[in-house]
Amino acid sequence: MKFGIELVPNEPVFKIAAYTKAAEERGFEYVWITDHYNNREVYSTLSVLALATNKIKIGAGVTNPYTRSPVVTASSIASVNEIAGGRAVLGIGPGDKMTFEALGLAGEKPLAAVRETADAVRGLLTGKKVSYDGSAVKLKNAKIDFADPKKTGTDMNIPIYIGAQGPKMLEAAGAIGDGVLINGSHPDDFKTAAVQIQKGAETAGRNIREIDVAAYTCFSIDDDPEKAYAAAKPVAAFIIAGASDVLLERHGVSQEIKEEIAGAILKGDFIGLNTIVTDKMADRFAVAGDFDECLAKVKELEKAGVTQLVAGSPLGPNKEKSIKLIGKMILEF
Ligand code: F42
Repeated sequence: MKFGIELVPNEPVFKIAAYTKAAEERGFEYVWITDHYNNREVYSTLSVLALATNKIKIGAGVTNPYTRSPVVTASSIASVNEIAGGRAVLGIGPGDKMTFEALGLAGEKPLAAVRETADAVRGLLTGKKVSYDGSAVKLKNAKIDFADPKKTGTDMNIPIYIGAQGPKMLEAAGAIGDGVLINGSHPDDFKTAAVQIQKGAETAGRNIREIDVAAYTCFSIDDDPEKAYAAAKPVAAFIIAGASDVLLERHGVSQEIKEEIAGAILKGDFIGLNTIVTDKMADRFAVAGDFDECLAKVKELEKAGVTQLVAGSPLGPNKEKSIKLIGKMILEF
């Protein structure tokens, strides 16, 4: 099992750099920075992280085909890779539809847009001229000059991970991804996902073992399990409020509860949320608890096919302490 950390750049970049450095020191192999237009810009953040660290792989987790064209994505991640001495990784997903409304974006044909963007970015990272006539991506002799390894000496063979949840996107990830980043925290999510990833991999003549299956979890750890659950519940509530019917059904949450949670969020009633979201419910949408409980849950995820555990928001009531506790867990694997 590999370990990664997801950080949301909604805090000053230098703070994100301090968390990343602490994570690197504790044995995390990956840091993933989310991409939402209302937060700090992802590639500027990654550049600072590249300079602040030596070993940890640094990734956009995840960008999308709509707010940036494939050439901008390729040139941005290649720049980060050069600064980081070859440690960059790239996540591409269909993007957060809720934020697209504010930007006047429709997010059309997400499957084609993600597949073609990943394909075009891979081509551009060779430093050769790329012409592409897809349904979502069109390029004519586009070329990222400095991506040619003969020019800079940096290998731009940057692994591409697909951010996916829906069955078709998971299948696409199996066909084209070096890895897949799945927003999920329960073994059932990964048992279901494995079937789709496998299907996509088989169609493309690949083996699922070639694909790094990353659980992008809602993670909350603390010596005091009650505090860990209390920190996880508001995040789990947001996940439930935005969950598809299929996901709710898989985890036994009714539409009535979903609506009750959405109503409490709308009112800003976070105390109410902590009672509506029971511990049992939190267990379906988060990895929460003290060290032993979280360790046991991570082991269950490994059994369900997860090859990278990405510890995501909130991490716990105290981020620095959580990074140390997860570092202790890394030593157990
Ligand atoms: N979103 C962000 O905006 N920023 C982030 O930093 C971010 C991180 C992240 C990390 C992990 C992860 O798993 C997701 C993450 N996301 C992030 C969310 C991500 O961008 C997606 O919103 C989320 O993963 C949901 O995507 P999905 O895989 O469920 O795909 C959607 C589009 C979907 O509906 N998929 C369906 C499926 O079965 O997979 C297929 C839809 C389909 O068939 N579409 C047709 C087509 O041709 O593409 C068109 C249908 C029509 O009616 O137009």
